[in-house]
Amino acid sequence: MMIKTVVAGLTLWGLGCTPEAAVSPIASVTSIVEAKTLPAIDAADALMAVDTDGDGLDTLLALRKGTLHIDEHNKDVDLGGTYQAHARGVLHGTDNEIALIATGSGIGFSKAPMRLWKVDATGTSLIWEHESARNRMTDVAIVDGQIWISWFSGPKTVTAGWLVDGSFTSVHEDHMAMHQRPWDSGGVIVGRLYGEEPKSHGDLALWQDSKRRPLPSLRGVRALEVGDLDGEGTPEALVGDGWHHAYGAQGDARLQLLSGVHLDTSRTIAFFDDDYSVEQIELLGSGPATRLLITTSSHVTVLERDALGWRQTPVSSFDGRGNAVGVRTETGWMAAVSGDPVRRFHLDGAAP
Ligand SMILES: [Ca+2]
Ligand SMILES: [Ca+2]
Repeated sequence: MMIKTVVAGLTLWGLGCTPEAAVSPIASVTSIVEAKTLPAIDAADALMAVDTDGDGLDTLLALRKGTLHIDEHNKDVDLGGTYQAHARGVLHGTDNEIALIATGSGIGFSKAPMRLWKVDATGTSLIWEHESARNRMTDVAIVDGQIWISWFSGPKTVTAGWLVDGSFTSVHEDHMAMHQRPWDSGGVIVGRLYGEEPKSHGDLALWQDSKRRPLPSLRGVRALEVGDLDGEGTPEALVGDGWHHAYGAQGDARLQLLSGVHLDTSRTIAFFDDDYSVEQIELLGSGPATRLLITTSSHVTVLERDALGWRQTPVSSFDGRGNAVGVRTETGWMAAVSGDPVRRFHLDGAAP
């Protein structure tokens, strides 16, 4: 479905249409309808979705009190820790998507080590386990078919790097740099929640060849995602960069888009007035039709492009714990929102 959309966009270019025409191959404008059907998963602390069998439809994964429940299978797996991060993607040399789930220390699991779990068509397996000062993983991603993880290597130090065959190689380590992503042959985008001084603001930088290049950032970075939003083959970065140590009163849920080889072009694409932080950024689809599913501190919102820029469509409010996740269904994209109960919203107006 996503591929067809991209192909349609490329066809438009081939026919000599204006760039404006190619920027709007969105088949149907987001139209939120809450699903009323009884789901197999009724409550979750965090949600993930993955298409492990390659049929184009996602299986919903729910984590609750350290136990993973997989929709359709009715089979629970004990992950032995608190949910910390997740990712989905296709590993190099394989055909189908996998999900990665990071667990570690947290409420009810004070002694749990960091663990990285893989969910594929054969089930759930442990691919990395490690202990550190905080036993906390801050980010997981699949980049160019390889696993990239970030975790607290010291009380206030986060290391990020590649995990290959269960062996971790650090690429960059920095103070409170909870969100980092590889960039352009050896570089790393480094988002820090706080600076070194007590209560000082965090920031965003591009590290290349051991040199630090500051990037535009309001304050501390709470969320970071990378993807090709225009379908031209090179990635852009999306950053939630309004974190403040007094977050409830002074944090800003701002979403910034950075583009260019050195990420030196920036624009604010959303400000979520009622919230204090952007917590999670998920790209739904690919290329110019990509929609963004944004989890902020207490709301879930879809962003999509129209002739006037990035349009916001509210999906749901929630209690501020957990996340929302995009799920591909037979009637298009659905957003599932964690909590008790889990709520599901069809983004394309269909309610089967
Ligand atoms: Ca599937
Ligand atoms: Ca691009």
